Amino acid sequence: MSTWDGNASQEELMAKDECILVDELDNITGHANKYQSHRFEAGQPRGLLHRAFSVFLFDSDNKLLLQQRAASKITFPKVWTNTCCSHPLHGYNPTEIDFPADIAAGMTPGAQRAAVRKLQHELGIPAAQLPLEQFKYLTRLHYCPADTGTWGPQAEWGEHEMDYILFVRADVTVQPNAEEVMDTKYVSLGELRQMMHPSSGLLWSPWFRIIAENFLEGWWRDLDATLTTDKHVDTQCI
Ligand code: DMA
Ligand code: MN
Repeated sequence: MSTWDGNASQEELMAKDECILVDELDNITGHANKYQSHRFEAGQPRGLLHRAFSVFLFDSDNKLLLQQRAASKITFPKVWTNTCCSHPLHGYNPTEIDFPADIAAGMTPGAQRAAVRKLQHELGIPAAQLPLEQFKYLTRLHYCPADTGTWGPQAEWGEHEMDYILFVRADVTVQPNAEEVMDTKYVSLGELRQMMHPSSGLLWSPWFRIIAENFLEGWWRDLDATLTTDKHVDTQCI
């Protein structure tokens, strides 16, 4: 028995969404549904490595939009994190799959399409407010955090991802979907530092922590260049 208090739609997405499986160099090796990809269990203690994306959306004051994941999320419920995270999926037309030649040129139209789809689904942001070419691909990160705290031994989950980092600056209307998001907040870098101080008592996603502690500040302080030049783009290293 799990202690999950979620709802059927999260379970349906677990069965329906087909993640794109890759090797450690981001070569596509197949696909598997979200449930299979995110199970950490005997035979696959690190789940199945799959593609993901993480959007960091800034407004015209250069404030970053954060979300707190809904209690009904199966993986990493209730934690604070960046604007929107999910997976480019297998089986979409137009495709959400990115190909090596495009990635080498810093072009990730598949991840960008998936980002627009999920910004609309999770945060109610109309696609018309998010032109694809406004998204700036920066780099890929490979990580594998388990979500052990939330569940008993019967159901263990985690993320094992090849995560495409996308920055975008746009003034948007936000109408969160309560099944996905329980709160949102625009923050400056200073406000984020305060929110992430241990004394705040807030919980953070492991991938956001990795990004915030290693990369975010440099990209954010240099936001105009980050968004409009290739100064902070890395198409090679993972
Ligand atoms: C998965 O996000 C992607 C990353 C980068 C952690 P998620 O669990 O929010 O995906 P979904 O919204 O599809 O459940
Ligand atoms: Mn995932």
